[in-house]
Amino acid sequence: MSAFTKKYKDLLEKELKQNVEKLVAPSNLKDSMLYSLNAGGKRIRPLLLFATIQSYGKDPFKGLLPATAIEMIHTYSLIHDDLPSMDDDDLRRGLPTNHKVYGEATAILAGDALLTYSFQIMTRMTQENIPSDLILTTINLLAEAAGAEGMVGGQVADIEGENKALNQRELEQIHLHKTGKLLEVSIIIGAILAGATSKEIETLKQFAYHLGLAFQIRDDILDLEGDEAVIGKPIGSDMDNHKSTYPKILTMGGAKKELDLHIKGAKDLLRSLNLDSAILEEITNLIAYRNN
Ligand code: GRG
Repeated sequence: MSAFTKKYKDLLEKELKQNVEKLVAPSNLKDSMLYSLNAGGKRIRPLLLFATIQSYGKDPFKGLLPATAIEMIHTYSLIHDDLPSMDDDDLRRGLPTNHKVYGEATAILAGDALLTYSFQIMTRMTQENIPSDLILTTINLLAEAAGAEGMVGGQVADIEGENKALNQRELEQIHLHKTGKLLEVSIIIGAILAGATSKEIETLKQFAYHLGLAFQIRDDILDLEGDEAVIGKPIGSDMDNHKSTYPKILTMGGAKKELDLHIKGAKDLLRSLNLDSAILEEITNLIAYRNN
């Protein structure tokens, strides 16, 4: 991890904690929110936001409030995704899931509280000398990325796609919404706060497209390798669960090639912009070659 990512990860984690601790709310609810916020996420979305601002030579600190809000939305989505009515998972990041520790009702409400608080935190940008029209634009983009036209819509499409043999295009559409939109908006809010031109924003959206798909392909590869390590089947043989994945559609080798293509696409686009993009490249590599 570079000094940059360490510095901004620490800063974000302090901010997440302080913001929840200062809430005047039932302690069980706050504990449940803090449990998932502190459970060791990679903080990829906030890091993308900070790194985009930094690539313009501006102070990444300017992005602390939206970075905090986005990580809260991401955390709520994981809490809800793990619920019995969704993926019904007992473990997340190696720890018991939120509903296993706090019960289902509190876990649902902790997710709701994180989502609501994230928009309250976005409005605090008015205290930071950021023009109000930019603040409204970023709030609008974040709502769009998180809601029915973004992550929530993607989650519904994902559930509807279960037990169906999707083609690659259908699978891409699901992931571009379910995970891609929040990654994209992290980059775009960073770019807006840094004063990017609309042409640069279009290029950064293309960069985010490749990054979002690379993220998901890597996730599918890790899932399959992890399952097979546990159950002792040879790599590539566990293709029988109920979800469509890249290795299932393309084979494991094909999925790895597709991942490389998206990483190359992402890096080529970054280099076409005249930015100081070393940290964005570092995070691109973190996404492409991560082990969790
Ligand atoms: C429940 C509204 C709602 C949405 C859920 C993002 C999402 C939508 C569900 C997450 C489920 C999942 C496992 C998606 C695949 C993508 C993925 C691995 C997300 C986890 O993101 P990371 O790797 O998580 O950034 P960390 O743990 O590092 O924070």
